[in-house]
Amino acid sequence: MTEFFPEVKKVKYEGPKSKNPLAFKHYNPKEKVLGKTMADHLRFAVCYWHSFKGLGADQFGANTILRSYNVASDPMQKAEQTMQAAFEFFGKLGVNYWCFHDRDIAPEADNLAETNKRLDQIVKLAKKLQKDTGIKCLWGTTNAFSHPRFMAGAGTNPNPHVFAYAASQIKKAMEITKELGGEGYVFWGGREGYDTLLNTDLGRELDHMALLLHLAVDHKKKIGFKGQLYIEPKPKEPTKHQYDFDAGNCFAFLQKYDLVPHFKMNIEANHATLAGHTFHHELAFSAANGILGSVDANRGDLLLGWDTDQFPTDLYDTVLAMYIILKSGGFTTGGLNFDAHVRRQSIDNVDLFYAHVGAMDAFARGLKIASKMLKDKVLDKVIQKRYAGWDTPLGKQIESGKMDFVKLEKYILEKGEPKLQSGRQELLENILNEYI
Ligand code: XLS
Ligand code: CA
Ligand code: CA
Repeated sequence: MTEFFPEVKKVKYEGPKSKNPLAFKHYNPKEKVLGKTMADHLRFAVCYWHSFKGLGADQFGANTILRSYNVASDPMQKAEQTMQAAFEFFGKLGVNYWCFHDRDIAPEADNLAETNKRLDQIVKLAKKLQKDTGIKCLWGTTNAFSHPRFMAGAGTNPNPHVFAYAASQIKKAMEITKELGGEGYVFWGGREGYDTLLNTDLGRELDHMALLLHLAVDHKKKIGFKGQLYIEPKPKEPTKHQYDFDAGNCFAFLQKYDLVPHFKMNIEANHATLAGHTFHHELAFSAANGILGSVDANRGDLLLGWDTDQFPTDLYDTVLAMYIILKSGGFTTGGLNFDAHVRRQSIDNVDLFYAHVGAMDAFARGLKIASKMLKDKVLDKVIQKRYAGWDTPLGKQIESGKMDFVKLEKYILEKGEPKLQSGRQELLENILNEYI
């Protein structure tokens, strides 16, 4: 069989002393942390779109990256070679999962029926490769944002004909995700948002978006797809205002439209920072509300205002992310999907490996450090002390709803000023540094 990434053999764990840039220094898949293997904690996935379809193009210039799987003139031959290359890459890297959009794996044909036939052809190959390698599908999704028909949105399009197209596409994408044994299905709101309110019926569009999600839930039941549904928040880009702004906004939307039982969040680090939050915040908010599902592991650049989708290398980010994930019980259906692409100048095959190896090691370190912090209960102890007042009679009475404004006022008139306590932020930051 053709080898598409001949310069790299299997990436192995060699330990922290290794100087081999193509070896893991920290990610040792079988090593146990808190009773579970690192592979089972981290559930790494490679994304198909950036890793195999993104070839360095940006708004200012064409592709810079040449890949040997991308040369055939026949579009389906190219699609099949790309799929083969992808599985070679997953295997050499040693990840257990992959994620895809329908349109990543097979290009659109002239009509939906032909497009779906192409999908069936490629899914057959993907299924065989999954079987041969044991690599699984973490989640599938629909690209209902690239084609011009979706320029004004998919589910929120002013034209119901486009809504119908989006629904048909989601139907098929869910079916093939099920066929591939996908453990989840993501809704990222592509162009579900607006560029100007002057031409937009915001309330009606939100109703339509909810309707589309309800239809997806119904179809999921109908076909017996057991995967978890996720919404992936993002505040802007491509539209000026995306409806799924952040986890808080999505949670309110899910509650209003009775969708909470069916959806969890797929939190992307770069989208969190675009929304003016930290990655840590979006994870913590989701965990606190029982909707933390999966993660798109990448990073942005705080000096740039857009979705740079860089590989995650910041240990503060990975430690704090893993801290929240572990504390919330760890991934079940979700995982860490590298929704990231190499920079335009990183044109060699080996750069794609360096990027993933570094990111996996960064999360492996995050996992190990976070597990130590959890074992030592460093933050737990401080937080418990900080909230200890809530375990006193006053706190308990308020929490159990036994107090009203009159009683609370009486308490203050009797007891006077509360005693102030330090938040200890600097100390905690120093402690975090010690762990890192
Ligand atoms: C785009 C999103 C997208 C989703 C899947 O910004 O990150 O890639 O993850 O459609
Ligand atoms: Ca993403
Ligand atoms: Ca992104």
